[in-house]
Amino acid sequence: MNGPGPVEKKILHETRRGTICAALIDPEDFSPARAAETAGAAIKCGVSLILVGGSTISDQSRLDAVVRAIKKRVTSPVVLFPGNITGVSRHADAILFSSLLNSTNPYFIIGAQALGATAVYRTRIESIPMGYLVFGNSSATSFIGQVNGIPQSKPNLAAIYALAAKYLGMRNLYLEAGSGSGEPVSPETIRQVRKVYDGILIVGGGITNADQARRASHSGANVLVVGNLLQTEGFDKTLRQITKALRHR
Ligand code: 1GP
Repeated sequence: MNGPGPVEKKILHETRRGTICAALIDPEDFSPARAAETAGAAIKCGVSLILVGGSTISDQSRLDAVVRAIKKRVTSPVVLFPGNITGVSRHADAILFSSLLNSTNPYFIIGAQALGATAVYRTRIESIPMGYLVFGNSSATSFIGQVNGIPQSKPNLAAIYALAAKYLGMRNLYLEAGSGSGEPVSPETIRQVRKVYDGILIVGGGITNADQARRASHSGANVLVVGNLLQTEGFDKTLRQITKALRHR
């Protein structure tokens, strides 16, 4: 069994000093040139790593082109965040090899992982084990992943899944409110999960301002993911405020 590879070690190292921010680029929404330009701008705003992925990726040549264009522009790690077996690119530095823990369909818990594992093995990219928990039932992620969404009003349900993820040896856990969500994962949920889970806690979905980022960071998130914000005019000003608001130790 592999321990953390270089990218995961870098994330561990950086999160020891405080919460870090990751920028998520969906190849369905960005041309390779715009993806590279956006990733470059995000890094200048203090973002630590670039995630590439989405729930509905079907064009792997487009994914490859986007990852390659970003790699040419930035030196920070480029990490795949796949929604299915189509989310693998040999040009990336690592992949969040995740299981959608609260899916109702075993395909998203272990089926896609088995089908995609050989591709990851052949690419030799670093695999970062991760549990993925989705809140609510109205996002594309919850629809595609056939999720039994955790109600935002029941943080204790998130905590028991987090504990299970820890006991299963998942070193990373992503709390997902869904891209563009009007209701990001609440500080109370993050706090309750943090109490029982000592791995890297990633939080995303609907984070668009510094106040939300500060609350999530102070509640115990290690990595905050912003996606939709990157598609808004003049996003760099807000992104800079977000990275400045993050807790440092
Ligand atoms: C989605 O958590 C990520 O998978 C980011 O969400 O697009 O709402 O920032 P946003």
